[in-house]
Amino acid sequence: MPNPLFDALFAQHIGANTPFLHLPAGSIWTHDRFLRRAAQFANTLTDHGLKPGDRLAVQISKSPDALALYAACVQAGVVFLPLNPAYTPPEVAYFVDDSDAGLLICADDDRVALQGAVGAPIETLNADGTGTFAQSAQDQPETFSTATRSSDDLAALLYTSGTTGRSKGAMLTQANLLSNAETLAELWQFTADDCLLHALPIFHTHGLFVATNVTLIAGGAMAFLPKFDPDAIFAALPRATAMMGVPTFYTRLLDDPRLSAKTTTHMRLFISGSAPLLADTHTAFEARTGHRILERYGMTETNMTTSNPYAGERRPGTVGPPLPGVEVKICDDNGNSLPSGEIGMLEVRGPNVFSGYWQMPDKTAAEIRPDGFFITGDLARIDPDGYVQIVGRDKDLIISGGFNIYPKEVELALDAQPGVLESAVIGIPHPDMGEAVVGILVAEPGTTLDTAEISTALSASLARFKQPRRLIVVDALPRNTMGKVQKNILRDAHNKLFDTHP
Ligand code: MCA
Ligand code: AMP
Repeated sequence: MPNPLFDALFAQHIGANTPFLHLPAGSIWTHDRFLRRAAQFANTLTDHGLKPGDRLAVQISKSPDALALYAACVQAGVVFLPLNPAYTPPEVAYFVDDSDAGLLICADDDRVALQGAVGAPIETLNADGTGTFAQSAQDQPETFSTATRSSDDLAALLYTSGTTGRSKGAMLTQANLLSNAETLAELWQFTADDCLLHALPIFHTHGLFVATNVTLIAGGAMAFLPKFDPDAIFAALPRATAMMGVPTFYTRLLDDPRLSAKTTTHMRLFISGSAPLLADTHTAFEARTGHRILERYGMTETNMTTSNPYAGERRPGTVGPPLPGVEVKICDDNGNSLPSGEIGMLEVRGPNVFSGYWQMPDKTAAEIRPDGFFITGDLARIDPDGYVQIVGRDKDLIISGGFNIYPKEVELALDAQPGVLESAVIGIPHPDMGEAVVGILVAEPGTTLDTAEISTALSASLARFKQPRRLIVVDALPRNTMGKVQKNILRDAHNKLFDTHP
């Protein structure tokens, strides 16, 4: 029975004793071991009553088991909904409730806090392979009768924040993920001989789909690290042939004296994405190592859309031409194409583009045009030879270390604090994270704000990476004649905040 995504990524490796995951402690998971574990998980999900199309929410740290849950979902036809372990219980409750997930899998340490917040049943799976879900799985058969799925069926639901402060679930079909995996593996020339240095989280498109699916479809292996840590990176580097990372990975590697042409001599490819890679970083990396970083561009909603070429010119400051089979155009507000070279809204159409926002038909209609073009919210221009340059964002979005933060969500949390009249949240250039979150506050008349107290209060509701690194109290927010807060004035005023202080 067909299941296009499982057939392409996983079925070919059943029974294969080839290395799949090289772990830092030296152990190896073969493809076969990984798929036997995945089959046990698929049987356990079925025992829990999850049927094809049901959602499984997962908030656990990165481990081979965490990845096996993804494979299990694909095999059982269950929609995979991975969540950042940094999310607080109220944040997790929103995702689980909104998606009507049939089960939440978390770590034992988080169970009590989540039980109080979430309606769905909870099982646990810890990074060391223990937990109630693991216990149920251990006696399950190591084979599973793969669920029949079609290309249009959902494979994953990934939440992305929105300008209103309310997160939206991007519905990704089997075809979305498969088309991207096939295209990227071919474009970047991945083969069974590759070993990808994998230090990204696996709850976002970059680490989960781009890195993992490309490796799987090519039959390669991964040096699978729990997180980005320079010592672990340099320990794993000798066996690697390729690496994918956010720009912060590259600036941190450049800060490390071990980075050299010699330590990277066996590498064939370094790829960057999720946030703009400064041309300076590209140039400095090439000067130190001889490698030209390949920058590509995508979104949760579109998977990957453009990529610099493998063999041709990798042009710093650009994200390359559209992928084969993907159309891009630069438009005015009404979706009319602008003349070549002009800056406007980047719109995308192709098999990579998601099918809509979970239970938000109005949002979907507002962002996907009737002819199928998705309005990205990114401002771009296209060079005459087809290279796309992302020049800015027409959405109020901050990208910090590759994580997205929508200011509205943080502003709502700040405004709810006692004594705060209003707030504005902005992104300020940051040497390590690219951008850092800064909150500008106005106190209610006659009130003095204690910013340390406000920071502590925020940690109950907002994940750490969304919390402002700095809170600044001002008398009033600058507004234009329409009454709209002029964030550009605030950004200009505080532009150098992190030049000298991290
Ligand atoms: C950790 N912290 C952060 C971030 N990460 N704060 C802001 N932004 C972040 N990205 C917090 C920690 O909780 C800690 O707080 C403090 O900042 C410093 O932590 P540090 O140890 O320096 O951070 P780290 O653990 O080394 O993590 C930094 C990181 C990581 C390696 C850049 O954030 C990361 O792996 N980012 C990758 C994100 C990613 O995969 N994005 C892809 C999205 P405290 O000190 O108070 O405890 S997919 C996507 O965007 C699209 C589809 C695409 O094109 O790929
Ligand atoms: P996400 O919502 O996590 O999928 O983030 C997608 C956003 O990240 C895009 O809309 C862009 O604004 C940004 N992005 C991803 N890759 C790049 C890149 N190579 N250059 C500039 N921005 C990027």
